[in-house]
Amino acid sequence: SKRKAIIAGNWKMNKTPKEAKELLNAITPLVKDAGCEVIACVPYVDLATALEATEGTNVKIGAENCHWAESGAFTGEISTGMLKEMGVEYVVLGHSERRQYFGETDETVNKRTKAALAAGLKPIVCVGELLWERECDITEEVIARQIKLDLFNVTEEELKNVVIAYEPVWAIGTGKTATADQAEEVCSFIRATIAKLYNQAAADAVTIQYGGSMNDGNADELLSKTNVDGGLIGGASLVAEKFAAIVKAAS
Ligand code: 3PY
Repeated sequence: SKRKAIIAGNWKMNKTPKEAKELLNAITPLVKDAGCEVIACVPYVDLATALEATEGTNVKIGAENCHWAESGAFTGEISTGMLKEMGVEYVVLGHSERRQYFGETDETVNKRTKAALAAGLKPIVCVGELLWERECDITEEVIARQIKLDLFNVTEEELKNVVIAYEPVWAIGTGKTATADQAEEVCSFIRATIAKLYNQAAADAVTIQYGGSMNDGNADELLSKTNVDGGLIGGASLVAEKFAAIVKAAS
């Protein structure tokens, strides 16, 4: 692809701070010569340790969510300002697990995306269809709707800091991966949707990752596709050698 690839680990609810330090200490030397951008998105309580463990390395740190308000009565939530002040650079938004289990909607994903951008964070906005939706042949409608709603009022300038992750919900944590052709088809459709909403230059520049059981065995083929500019990696990001192999495939 014409764009520099971005490989991001999504640790989900895994690793204590002590374990996070160990894992990052194992990852950083393995990926130091990476030809792509490398990110670890970690649980909130691991952020401080993760930032310390990756200081002076090429590994960047992301959070797995953030709230849209600056502060206030939102027990259990974390603001963009809190993340920014720590030195966090990225934030995963709208992951299907948040949509499925925690009532996240396109409206709240959009609010979080706008807030993250305003704070100078780079959102990794996740979209993807359910198995049922794919079977009903409405994948493109679903994806177009998510892209339009999630990026509502995001300016062309702000879009430069947005990463999109295409994660078919049926391929998440199931061990099922989209074929490289399926991934390419939807990533290419996402780019065309961005071209319609913004313009071709904006579409050509935006990074679109594939996510959903990408691992060291299938990364090569997925990343060989023109419109797949990287990966959002679940389980395989928790094993240093596997994660490093994916980074190498993207370099
Ligand atoms: C997966 O690989 O299962 C993911 O959800 C990555 O975000």
